[in-house]
Amino acid sequence: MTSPAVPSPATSTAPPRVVLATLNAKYIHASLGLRCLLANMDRHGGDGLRAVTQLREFVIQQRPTQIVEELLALNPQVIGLGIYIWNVVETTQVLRLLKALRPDIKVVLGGPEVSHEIEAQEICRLADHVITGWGDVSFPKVCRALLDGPQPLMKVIAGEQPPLNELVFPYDEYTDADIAKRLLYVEASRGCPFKCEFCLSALDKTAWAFELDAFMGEMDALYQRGARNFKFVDRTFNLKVEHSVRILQFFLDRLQMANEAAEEAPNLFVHFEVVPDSLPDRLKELIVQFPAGSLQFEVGIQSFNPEVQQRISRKQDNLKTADNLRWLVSQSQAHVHADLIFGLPGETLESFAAGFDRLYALAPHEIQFGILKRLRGTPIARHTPDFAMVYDPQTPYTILQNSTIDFATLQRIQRFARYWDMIANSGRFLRARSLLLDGVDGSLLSAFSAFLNFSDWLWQSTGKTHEFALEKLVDLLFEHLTGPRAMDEDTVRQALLADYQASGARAKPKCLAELLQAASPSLTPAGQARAQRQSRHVSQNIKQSVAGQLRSEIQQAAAAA
Ligand code: B12
Ligand code: SF4
Repeated sequence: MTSPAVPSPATSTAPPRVVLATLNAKYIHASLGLRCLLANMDRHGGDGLRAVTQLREFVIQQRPTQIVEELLALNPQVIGLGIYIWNVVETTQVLRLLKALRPDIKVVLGGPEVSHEIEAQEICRLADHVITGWGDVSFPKVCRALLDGPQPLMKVIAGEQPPLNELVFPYDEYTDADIAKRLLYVEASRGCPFKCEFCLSALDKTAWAFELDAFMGEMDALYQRGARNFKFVDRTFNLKVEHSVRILQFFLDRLQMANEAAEEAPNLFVHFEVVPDSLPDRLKELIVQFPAGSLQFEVGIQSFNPEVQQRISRKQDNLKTADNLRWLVSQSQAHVHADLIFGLPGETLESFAAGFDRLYALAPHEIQFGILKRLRGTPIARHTPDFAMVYDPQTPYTILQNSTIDFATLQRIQRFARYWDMIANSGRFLRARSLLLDGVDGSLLSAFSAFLNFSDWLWQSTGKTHEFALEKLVDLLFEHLTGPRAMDEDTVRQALLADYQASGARAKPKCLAELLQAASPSLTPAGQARAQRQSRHVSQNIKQSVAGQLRSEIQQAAAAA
């Protein structure tokens, strides 16, 4: 997806007095937080402000000067900036330029990254005001005061947290272009009752649910407008079973309606984050009815180590977790992503490896391998002295070493995580991955050790963690499996050939040259080149139709957090 800036919903032609802006990680992510603020501009003392407020979204890859030029062209009196871990570095540069050029424009910051440790941040020093926590009520109030006086006295303002039924839903603020091209974030609840110390939601007092009938009405309106890609940002979707049932049933009904109307393929996609140890039968009965490709779950495991779980205040029943994962993978067609975190206080390489292997044996479709980060404000900081935790001072504040894992090991594991995404999570090496992780006869004991060996070997052989062409990866896998792993060449070649052909790619990895040649022996080199071009074209048409490409991009984006 190339188009970087997104036009604001055109509800007004009046020149904006207020601009709400943020830098998203990628174009495909639409900012829900800013749309919440925009939708509430006429409330909470802001009467009339919605018509003079515009939304401008950028992406972090854009040049700061270009962003500033666009913002200044609107000539607003107030700019509100949404600050997150993925954009704070780039937005600091934007704000520096803004303040140098137009110090008279009032800048108000908000968002999770500037809600804690404010005094330590350059971006907060540059801003006029910082609103911490929820902004839906406090932003319009502050704008009213900045525009019409009396001027707010405090630089740092604690965001008010009203009952959710006092907020206007943000979903009308999604434009038709958003609906057609982007992942739509929605929330049926805010907050989390759990206290996992690495997570910002540990600071929430509890979880609050939006009024369900009203929320479902909003989902229906979005659906009627053509929305088909929904990512629920609820921290724990399966917390209130009544609500989860209503929401799942809503989407099942839409799938049913699509079937009855004989739509070509039900193109609905819904993503939820779930706690792993609670999957009552009522939910299971609904989950099994979703067809393949329509439902994706992100299941936070984080650690299977009871001692570590307790240390970081994560309550999780490991047996129920394992049962539920097994059920999801074997009985439903949902795509299951399970998250693990490396680097938690007291976790050793060995204990992590045991947890990884336990999870691998449960066969989730993807294992998302995260490295611990010390997010600003999170209680994990209390373990810093006891476990000698050293974090990178730059975003995203990744752990560099601690008392049980030294820096060199953490670097090894960083590479493991990167290569794991490339080989295991990419879905491009189903057969080769099985050889690598399970062995030829499925008898390998530790998938973690096997992959760590591969990862170390790959790093030593190439010195690279990025920019591997598919063909190069095929050759490297061949070299590793037939070299250090001493597997039979024919077995490895057949596995790689099947993976390579399934990918639709048509170049020639060296190790498969003969086999691929044999598949079209009668052609001259020129004929082969033509055939390659044609088959690339056909396969692009079939597999990479615009809709299919967008869908796969959306599924990846939904799983990214
Ligand atoms: C969507 C999402 C992403 C998307 C990015 C979306 C985008 N726009 O580009 C993706 C998938 C890329 C992503 C990635 C990551 N994410 Co993320 N992500 C989220 C998620 C799930 C939803 C955000 C959301 O829409 N929330 C709902 C809205 C309503 O809440 P909100 O955004 O906080 O907005 C409210 C307030 O913050 C405030 N506000 C917001 N903007 C503004 C502006 C002004 C002017 C004011 C006054 C107020 C204000 O008012 C809003 C309404 O009350 C949150 C978790 C969550 N449920 O919030 C995590 C979350 C934001 N992510 C988090 C993290 C840690 C990450 C990663 C580092 C994870 C990782 N890989 O390890 C990466 C970073 C990648 C990078 N490049 O560095 C953390 C927080 C980090 C931080 N300090 O910003 C969160 C909170 C998760 C958590 N519980 O810990 N993420
Ligand atoms: S990790 Fe999940 S369950 Fe734990 S506090 Fe964060 S959102 Fe809640």
